[in-house]
Amino acid sequence: MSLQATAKALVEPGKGILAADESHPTMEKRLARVGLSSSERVRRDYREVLMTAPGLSEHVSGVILFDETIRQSRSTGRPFAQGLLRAGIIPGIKVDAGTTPLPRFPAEVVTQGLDGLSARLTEYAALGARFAKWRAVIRIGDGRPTAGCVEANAHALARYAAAAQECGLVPVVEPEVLMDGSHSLERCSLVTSAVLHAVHDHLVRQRVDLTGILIKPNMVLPGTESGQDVGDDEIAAATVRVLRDTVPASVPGLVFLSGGQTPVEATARLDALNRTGAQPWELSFSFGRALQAPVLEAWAAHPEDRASAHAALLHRARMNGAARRGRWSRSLEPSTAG
Ligand code: 5MM
Repeated sequence: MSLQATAKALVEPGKGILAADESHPTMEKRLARVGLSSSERVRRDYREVLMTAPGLSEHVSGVILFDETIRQSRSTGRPFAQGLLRAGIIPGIKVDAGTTPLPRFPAEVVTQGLDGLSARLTEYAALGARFAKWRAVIRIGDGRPTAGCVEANAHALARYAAAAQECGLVPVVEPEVLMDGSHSLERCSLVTSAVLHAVHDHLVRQRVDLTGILIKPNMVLPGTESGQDVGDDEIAAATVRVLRDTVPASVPGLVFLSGGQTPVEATARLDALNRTGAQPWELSFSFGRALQAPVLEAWAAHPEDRASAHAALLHRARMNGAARRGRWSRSLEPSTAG
């Protein structure tokens, strides 16, 4: 399949991506929150539950795996990536090596993993991956982000994207501006805009084919400590304004991260985004927590009851599938949903 065909399949209307590429430290945190300790067996079992939900492909086009997971198999012995392909779901892989402090830029980080990247990409492609993800993390704070931090991260994202395309994998380019902080919606707008401008600039300089990538942006939101109360339509309008200024129409799709929003908040805002009228790109999802949180809770409570965990995942997938078409409504959610 060409890069363009894979990118298009990942953002097919009514579908989106399940991000299940938590690194060990993140997985440890997520499991601890539901009272479980992290081990290779527990991570495998949990991810098997995620990837064996019957009919998952109806609203999930692709799953992003972690290095450990792409080397693991289901209890039937079938490798996870092969199981996904058989189910009509496209396997992807996280290829960054996490963040590290950016020297001389206090409290700022840069994502690492460019060394040896091409060899790893080639191996992942042989293991079944068809797309790759790299996440840059940008924090808003006093005097932050600096131009130095934005440039360093945009450069790394573009270098990774070029390498992924060279190996036949669709790059999912994720420059995440975090929600943490007391900043306003307007400040998030300005920072997201500056970051996406820099990312575009570097992608072009590294000769990345924009028709064969997906961008995984944050929604434009006020900081979690801002006290600002903003409606979903306002968030959607601010987000679309920034994206129209910074992401060319040649990019086939934008797959939003959820970033710590509750599952229902993320869905409601995706729905509002898809009600903003015709846009040049597909507006889809690549949610981690907003898809998985209820599943992990259900599974941790009753590990033997896979059906309840599956139902939780399929419900969120269906809700986000509806939001992709601007057809979600709060009445579709159980009254207890957060
Ligand atoms: C699933 O989490 C991904 C991996 O995170 P770490 O490398 O920190 O372990 C993460 O990149 C995720 O894909 C994005 O942040 C989107 O997930 P959310 O939960 O924000 O939708």
